Amino acid sequence: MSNLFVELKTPITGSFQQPTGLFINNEFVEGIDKQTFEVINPTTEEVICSVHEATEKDVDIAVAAARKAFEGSWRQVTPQQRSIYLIKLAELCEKNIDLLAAVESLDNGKSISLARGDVNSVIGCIRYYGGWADKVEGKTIDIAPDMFHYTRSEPLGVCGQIIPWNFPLLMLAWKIGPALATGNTIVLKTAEQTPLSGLIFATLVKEAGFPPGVLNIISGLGRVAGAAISSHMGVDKVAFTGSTPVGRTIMKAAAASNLKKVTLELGGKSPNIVFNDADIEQAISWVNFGIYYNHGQTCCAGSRIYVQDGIYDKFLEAFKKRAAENKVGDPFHHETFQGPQVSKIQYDRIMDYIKIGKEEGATCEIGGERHGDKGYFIQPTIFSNVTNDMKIMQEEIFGPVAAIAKFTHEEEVIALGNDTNYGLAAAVHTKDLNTAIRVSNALRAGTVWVNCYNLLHHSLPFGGYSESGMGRELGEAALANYTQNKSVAIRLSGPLF
Ligand code: TXE
Repeated sequence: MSNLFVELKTPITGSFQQPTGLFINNEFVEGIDKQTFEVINPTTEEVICSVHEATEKDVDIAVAAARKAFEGSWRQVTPQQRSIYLIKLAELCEKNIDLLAAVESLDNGKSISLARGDVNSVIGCIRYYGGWADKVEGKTIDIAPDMFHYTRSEPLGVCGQIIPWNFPLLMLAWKIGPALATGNTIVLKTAEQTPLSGLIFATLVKEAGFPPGVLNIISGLGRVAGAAISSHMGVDKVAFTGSTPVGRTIMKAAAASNLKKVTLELGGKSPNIVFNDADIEQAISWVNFGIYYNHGQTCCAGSRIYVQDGIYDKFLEAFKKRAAENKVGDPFHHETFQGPQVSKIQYDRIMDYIKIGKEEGATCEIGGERHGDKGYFIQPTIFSNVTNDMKIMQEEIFGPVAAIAKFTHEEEVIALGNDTNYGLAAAVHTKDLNTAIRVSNALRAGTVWVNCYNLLHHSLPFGGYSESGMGRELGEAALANYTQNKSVAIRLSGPLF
């Protein structure tokens, strides 16, 4: 085997061949400069393998491949055939669910049960957009008897897609589904922390029959390959999920280059509001899931918990007990709920926030320390006595750290909930339908859950208000991110004027 594959092993799969090259034109290749970077297992802190790193020159090659496919073979493919490719790809993911999930757990550290859940969502998402491929329609618009007007929904062209490490495969699926369904071609860069599952996925792209150059998947660093994509003159659109500061950089690069279209899915600091009349047991489970799911590494994590004063004390005691029961440990153990944070950098960042929370005067009710002595594990942590001006109540921690505060009135909690630069998600727990609807309408967030949390679905649009981003992913709404309207006006008869 060449240096484009390496033999790896997981407890679920046994040995398998892991691709390490850049996937361009349906082949794995080395980068032009032959640079590589190491991929670290967050559970053991050991090197899993090295993968080839895309530099600016490799981005040029991938963009040229995507352009050639867009102008050539892909343009000849009918919408129905695009649908067939996507549905075949979903089937191949289904067939390879164990491998995809195991590589995700190995590389990202998420528990194998969560990873399986992610791959199931990937399958649903790709299949869903397979269903859309031949249903993207224009309109006829009647304006005058001697004219015929129609619109076409046309693809944008070559799309650059830059994804993060918290849901490596799922973010890939959210990005490629609508882009391919609408006839675009893609250069997608995975996150440097988690390139492995995307490369396994690439083998399935080829097997599904997509023509070369339609979907190129490259590993590389943000400041190198990511920056090259966002400032590339040959890229028509850039879609990004990641931090708000990098989102700003990407928008600037897009503006300074060719004004490529931009969609951004950025951070969050989402309020999770529990009223006195909520079903407490249920609310505790959802609040726990809201913040600790995926180790808190979720853009829509319910990290600001507001509980009404009538039940606050009882709720806090029960929530502490519930959070302390979350199983932290080996991602491959079937009972594990919380694995390690993805990297040393993320681990340090979260531990810094915990330190800041203590210095700011909040009370650390449980956790606040490293879990174990190997791997980037952090104990589920709860801070009480927090005020809205504290950093831990305003900034995205992106870890298993909850901040809980008391409120008295509905108007007060709406103001507290909206007191943020973000606006990705929110939740309300109450048995009163009027309260649920009133508060949901008043919260400035792209998604509001009632009596639940983190329940995303490929049919529902997802995205942020304010600094949480622009554009909507998923659902029919995402098709608009990848199409542009053309109006065609045909004069049928009559004089010039
Ligand atoms: O994100 P980055 P990081 C938030 C979360 C986390 C923080 C930092 O708060 O603690 O961001 O994480 C690529 N041009 N989220 O540093 O840097 C990078 O290679 C182009 C929220 O990992 O934003 C990767 O592919 N691309 C979030 C992707 O951007 C660049 C998910 C995300 O990395 C680039 C992840 C550049 N100059 C982090 N610099 C969410 N919304 O879910 C980096 N990248």
